[in-house]
Amino acid sequence: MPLKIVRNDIVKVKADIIVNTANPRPVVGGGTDKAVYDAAGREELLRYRKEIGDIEPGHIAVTPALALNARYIIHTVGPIWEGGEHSELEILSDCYRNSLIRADELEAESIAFPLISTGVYGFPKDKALTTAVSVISEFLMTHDMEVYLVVFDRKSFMVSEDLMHDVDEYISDNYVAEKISEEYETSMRRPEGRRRKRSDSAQGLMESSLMDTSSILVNETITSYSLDSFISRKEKTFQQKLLELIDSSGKKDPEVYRKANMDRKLFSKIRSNVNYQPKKNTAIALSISLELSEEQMKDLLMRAGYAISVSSVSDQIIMYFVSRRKYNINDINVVLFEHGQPILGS
Ligand code: AR6
Repeated sequence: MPLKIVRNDIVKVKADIIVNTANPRPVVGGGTDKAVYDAAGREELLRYRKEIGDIEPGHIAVTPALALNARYIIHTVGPIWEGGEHSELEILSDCYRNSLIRADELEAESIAFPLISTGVYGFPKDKALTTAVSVISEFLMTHDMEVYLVVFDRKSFMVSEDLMHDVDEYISDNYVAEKISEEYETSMRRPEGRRRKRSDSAQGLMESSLMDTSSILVNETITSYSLDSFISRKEKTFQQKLLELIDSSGKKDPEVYRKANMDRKLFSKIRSNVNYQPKKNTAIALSISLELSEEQMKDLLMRAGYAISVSSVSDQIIMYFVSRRKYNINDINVVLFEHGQPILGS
């Protein structure tokens, strides 16, 4: 999965490069900075850091990782939050962008970032997160790299209050709808005599006549197809339908797998196996990438043996976005993560 949002201590993450929220002066500060120096070896790392000298906000410098489980440490200095009118967002974007560009030059396959500036430097966490995700996703549209966004405390992940409220409401509405249909299912199948009481409402009559019609249709379907012909009716597999959708979208493969937060290797496996059985998460990620409608998405999932569940929090978050035609997988992943759900991609 190219972008992984994980909750961990950054010094415990295994990546080629660990990014440190450095002090502009060659000294050891608090937070991530302290954790990184302690894990790498304080004295020796400080010697390298002193050779570099001061680092400007938005800029980066590289040192070896020493005892840290990585190849290099990229030290970057984030902006101090002063209300947002002092180029804070631009400087923060530079921290991420410059680190990613340097990581690419160093031929790193993976890099781990803390949420820069959201500790001592007081940057609002929702803004910092949105900025980080947007710069990282832009980079991943043209590069293959594993990027970990490491979140330490749960509070770091407060996305826009309005959006969260909206998503929560959406979940409960759908949940209620499902429960209602479950709870009234048996009473809708009352015997004929009891169903057609004089006091039945017009709605009740309409429902009963609809049920009669559908049972006729079901019987007709069963009698008009033999079992053999039914089985031999070939439906497209998940892979065939996916490739058809890709063709009709006009999108190139790299755009499809990158927008699905998926690595190239997995996509090649799917492409080369007509009977590929994806995980549900993968099938959904591809549906998002192809910007499928709700119906198209359900159809594609069905071909892999999956359905959208109205009582699954994660499915409802995803459908919230799809129903509003918001297809940025990283925005969806931020909300999934906030709700403790697995993120999309693979
Ligand atoms: N692993 C991952 N994230 C962490 C860890 C950890 N071990 N420890 C803290 N965080 P900060 P800044 C989170 O303060 O705001 C230093 O004194 C933390 O919860 O590390 O950019 C330097 O010397 C927060 O969400 O960095 C600088 O002077 C995020 O990492 C100054 O602080 C960033 O918090 C830099 O401040």
